[in-house]
Amino acid sequence: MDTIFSLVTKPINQNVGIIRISGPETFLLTKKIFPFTKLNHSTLEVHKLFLNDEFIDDVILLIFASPKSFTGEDTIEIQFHGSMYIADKILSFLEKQDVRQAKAGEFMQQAFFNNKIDLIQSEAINELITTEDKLVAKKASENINNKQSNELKDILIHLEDIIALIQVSIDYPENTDLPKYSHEGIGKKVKKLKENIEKILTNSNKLLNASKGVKIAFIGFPNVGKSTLLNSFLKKERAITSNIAGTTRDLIESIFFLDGLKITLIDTAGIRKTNSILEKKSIEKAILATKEADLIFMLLDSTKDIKKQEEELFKNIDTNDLKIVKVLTKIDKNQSKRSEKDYLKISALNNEISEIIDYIKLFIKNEVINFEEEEKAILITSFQFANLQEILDSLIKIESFIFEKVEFDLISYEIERAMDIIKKILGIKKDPNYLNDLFSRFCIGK
Ligand SMILES: Nc1nc2c(ncn2[C@@H]2O[C@H](COP(=O)(O)OP(=O)(O)OP(=O)(O)O)[C@@H](O)[C@H]2O)c(=O)[nH]1
Ligand SMILES: [Mg+2]
Repeated sequence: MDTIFSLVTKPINQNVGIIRISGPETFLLTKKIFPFTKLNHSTLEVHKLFLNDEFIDDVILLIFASPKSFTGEDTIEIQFHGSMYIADKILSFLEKQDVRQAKAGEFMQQAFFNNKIDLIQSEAINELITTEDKLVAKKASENINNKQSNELKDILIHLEDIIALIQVSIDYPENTDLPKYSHEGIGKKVKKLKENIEKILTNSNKLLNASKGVKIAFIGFPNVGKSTLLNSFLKKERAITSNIAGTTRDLIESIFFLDGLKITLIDTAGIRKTNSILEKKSIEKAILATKEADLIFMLLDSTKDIKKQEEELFKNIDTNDLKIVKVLTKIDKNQSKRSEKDYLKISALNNEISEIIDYIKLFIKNEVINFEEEEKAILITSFQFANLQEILDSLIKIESFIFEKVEFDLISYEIERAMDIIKKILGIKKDPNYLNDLFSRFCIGK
């Protein structure tokens, strides 16, 4: 294995910068850079770093002796004051030594080949550090803790179990009279496994959908309180509000998290007949926003003619009615409307918006993902998804073989094919193409 180095923190000025060197030649090189190092295995030392007799920085040297390092190789990390000036000095020194710059994902590749992590964990680490999404991050960290690996290993055990049953049936044909070893008996096991994989795929799809978040637009006549509602959600003055109709012109998008799920709120310009070209443009944008939204709150001023507002708005927007929820605003000014049935009621000025929040929570639970599904869901990358789909196809084929009472040999062959795919995902079977593809998607320095 080559000895490789890289800046592992971002190539920008920051509080601390870290450069890692990993591989068999690491300690030889360390002695050269830090002549006073005791090179006590797995420890840290504080040094004054000189390169070519020039003082560079006060640094911390972390030493990890193989196999007790992230990569499994002899590894050091140099922590310096996070200036790119210092980073470049150290990196250009290293470039002249007998080591080379690490390629994308190469530290992780070392860790994988030294059996420090499996392939799924390495994918999970990559996902965790690249995602901006809280839900994906949470599920990625579960995979670092083997959630997906355990699930796949479980499938593998079941497939091995089926192969064992088949083997007995082949070796002792008289056994096929016993239910366990018959085509039906084996068929039942395959069916259960198939359902299990289907559930994994469905839940993970829901998870990925949920991670995109929910887009919610507020629409209504001018002055009904759309911007006030936005501010109440965000608990700050994000949008200007006033009693002048037509205050909001451009779309105002804001993000907040509800139970860990990303919600994008879109405040729009009030919809009304107008001769102003500018306002017409704003209204066009508002109408466009309704098309993108997953959910639309149609805000109706409870102090004005409600039916008239509704009719006018429905004339303007052309969208799936199912997405529209009608809301009476300024309910504090019209208490008599509190008992209206077909509407949610709010008073955004007084931060009374619980009916809307409860509605969104229910929408998420019914239409996006519920807690139970989220708990069970495993994060899988599109790469893993495609491979699991292939296993599913294979199981469907096996089911039909069993139904047609095809010879056990053929069934056995197909099951082994499915097992190979799982082994490939887990990295038990090292498929060079799969590995190259996978590690090249990782970042430099990881
Ligand atoms: N009493 C009362 N007044 C409210 C409430 N919500 C909004 N208002 C007032 O209604 C006026 C209009 O509010 P905005 O939030 O600017 O209305 P908008 O729908 O964004 O209006 P445009 O941007 O013009 O389309 C402001 O003076 C708010 O203070 C409420 O719940 N109760
Ligand atoms: Mg507004």
